[in-house]
Amino acid sequence: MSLVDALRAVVGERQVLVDADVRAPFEVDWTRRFRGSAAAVVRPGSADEVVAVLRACAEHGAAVVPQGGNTGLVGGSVPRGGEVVLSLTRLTGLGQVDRASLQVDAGAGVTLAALQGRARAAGLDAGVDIAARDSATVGGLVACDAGGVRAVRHGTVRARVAGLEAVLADGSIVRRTSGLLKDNAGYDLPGLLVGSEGTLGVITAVRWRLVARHDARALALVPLASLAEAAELLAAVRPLLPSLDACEFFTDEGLSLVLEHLRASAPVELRAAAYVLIECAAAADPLEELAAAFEAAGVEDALIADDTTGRERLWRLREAHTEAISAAGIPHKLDVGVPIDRLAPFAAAVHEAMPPDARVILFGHLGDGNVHVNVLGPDPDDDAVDEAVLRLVAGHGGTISAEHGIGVAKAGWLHLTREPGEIAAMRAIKAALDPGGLLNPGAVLA
Ligand code: 2HG
Ligand code: ZN
Repeated sequence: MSLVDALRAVVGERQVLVDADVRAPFEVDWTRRFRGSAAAVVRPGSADEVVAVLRACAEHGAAVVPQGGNTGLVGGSVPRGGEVVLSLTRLTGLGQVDRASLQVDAGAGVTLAALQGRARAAGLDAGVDIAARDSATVGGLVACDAGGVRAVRHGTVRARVAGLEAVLADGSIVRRTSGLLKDNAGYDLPGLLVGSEGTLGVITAVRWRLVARHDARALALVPLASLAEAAELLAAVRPLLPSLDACEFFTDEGLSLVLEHLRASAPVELRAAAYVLIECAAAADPLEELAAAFEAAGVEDALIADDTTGRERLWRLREAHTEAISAAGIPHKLDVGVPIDRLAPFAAAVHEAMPPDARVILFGHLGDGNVHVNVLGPDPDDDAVDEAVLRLVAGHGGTISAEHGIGVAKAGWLHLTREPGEIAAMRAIKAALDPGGLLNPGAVLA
């Protein structure tokens, strides 16, 4: 039996996509920089079908690229050439919120927006938010240990995982969905699968840990003369803001592009070199807390939004960066992290190292030291830009990947911020769990 026939026998004819035009949206990632053709796209409807799909692929020696909402930005969820794309978007089971444990069971294909909706209806929250919330799925978020704009308060997705279900390369199942907070029987396999980017197993469901919902919010945009001032502002206000819920930054280069893209204008008095977006959230109005922190920190100009429309408008300036950049071209996109006090020197070094005709846009999650370096201009295939930025990151004591993952985009540079012994240990784990090297080959480990 051919591989395609074997897959059809598992999931039914309609869920195996072989025609080029139907496969196409699964074969290119959000950046348009990473693409490849798939042998087929298979869309199982249950964990049991995932088991059977992986067994069929193993029998045929076929490599598999797991894919969630395909919002990835590092080429980690699209084929490089000839693999089977295993799309998990049909696993949309979403349980009722368990009010005693504050947890909920979600299938890998549940979107973040759906999870947020379920949590909020129960008076709670998902504790994670990203701009791609309507498409990004729970399985993908966990597989990449995504971060987003609430990580400054709640940590990355890893902190939300009370347990998970996953299928390993040989079809065996890891099932830790009881949600027991204390369960230290043996190795922490779920912990190993979080952030493994589909290279060690395929996540089919997650037991998600929810957080308290804070309905009273205050948001401020602070214009500043430099990124050094942004880092100083964070250090000055953070200890005074127990309700801090997000702390983001962008620069005037990025704001200009966003305003062009949205055809919107910013209040003129607001234009500055750098901007910090600070959001507080609590049970009672946090505006006084925020105002007091600003006064203590000597903040004179801040645009405060305390109603929903005003907040949405300010958040849009930050969240529209990715689409505005993408509308201007195919960027080199480097999600990196540096210690917060290195942010300004790192940014200056990046600007200096880039070709003079390049458009360099830095923005991201100030509270986490997570910088999104986007470079427009140089050919998408020219890796020199990526290498230069990643070497600078290493030199500033940072990480080459903060929240998007290594994917295929950065696999060749893992050694810049991981010791040789660590990489050898990663390879040993990979070889033990996926001896045939069939799960997402080329991602994470080159
Ligand atoms: C964000 O923080 C996302 O908006 C995307 O992580 C970042 O486009 C990017 O570089
Ligand atoms: Zn981000």
